[in-house]
Amino acid sequence: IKEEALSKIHDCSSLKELNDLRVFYLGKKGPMQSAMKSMKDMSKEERASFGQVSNKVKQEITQAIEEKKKILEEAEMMAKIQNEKIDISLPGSHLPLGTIHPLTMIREELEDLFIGMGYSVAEGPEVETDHFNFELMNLPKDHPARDMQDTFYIDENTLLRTHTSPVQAHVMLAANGKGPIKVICPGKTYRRDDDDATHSHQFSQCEGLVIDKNITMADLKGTLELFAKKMFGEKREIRLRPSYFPFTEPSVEVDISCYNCNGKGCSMCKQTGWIEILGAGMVNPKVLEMCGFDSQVYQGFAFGIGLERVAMLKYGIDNIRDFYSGDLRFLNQFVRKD
Ligand code: FA5
Repeated sequence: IKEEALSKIHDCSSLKELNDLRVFYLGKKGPMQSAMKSMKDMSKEERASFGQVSNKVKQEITQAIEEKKKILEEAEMMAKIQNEKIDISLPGSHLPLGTIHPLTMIREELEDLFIGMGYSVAEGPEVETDHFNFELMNLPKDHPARDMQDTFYIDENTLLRTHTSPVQAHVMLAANGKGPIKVICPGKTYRRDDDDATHSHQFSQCEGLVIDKNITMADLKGTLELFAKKMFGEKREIRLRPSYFPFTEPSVEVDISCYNCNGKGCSMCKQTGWIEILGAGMVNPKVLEMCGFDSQVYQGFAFGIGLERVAMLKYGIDNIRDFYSGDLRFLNQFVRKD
């Protein structure tokens, strides 16, 4: 029995097999146990020496099993370590990198540009009250200019802001009638316009507001000229055309000289040599007063830039829907150079 058991233990190759051998040789139904049964027919002396021998055999088998167990456990551990080994020489898997959205690029470029001129960046709510979006911007309920901005109303007094101009009112009221103020306010805006190649029901604007003593139209023109040159190249010139906004007086539309034909006339500028870029003006004294500023002491200028329009001109994009389609073929073309 001993020879057979030791040889099987020696040959066994797994812990499971070893456990089966242990149960068989040392358990109640094994060959050792049946050999012990024959002890009852033996003489006292025979029984004693048989007992001794069989105990010794049991011990040897137990010891052999213990030793083999250690060897198998160690082998199993080594196999596991081998399996889990990390091959640091394997090439890494390629993680696709996203790009910055073109509108984000334009917004950040504008922020850098105006922060460089001493402006700070302000934000306001996209869900706005009628009071801030219209009333404080000098557009009372029956004002015909409200038609200029078809509105998504949430209830009678709450709406999705139709422009970033209400942020002007938030900033002015927070200043408690004390200037100077120099802020830009970029953000999302909403209008019930029909979507087409140049109009979207959700778009982005960047408002600018400067309030101080002795601010004139020349300050506005100089600021916008610098913006045009930095954004579209040193050769750009601007021109101001009279326009109308209830919150500015006088109001202007601002054109830049066409960068495609350098002002000579092409299809991009409809042969005029100029491209319309933003609305601006001197802050209407009524707005200053409603927002807590003494219009005898303070003047200001404001402007509102459509970010999609700037991005479309700068990158030659001909469909505004491209900004919102999430198409990676479009988005992956915009890689920031810095
Ligand atoms: C305004 O919204 C004024 N608040 C701008 C302003 C601010 C004037 C401060 C004076 C002083 P306007 O409605 O023109 O103005 O819009 C400004 C720009 O937003 C437009 O030139 C255009 O580029 C962009 N815009 C307007 N509607 C849409 C639209 N549906 N989709 C995409 N861009 C739009």
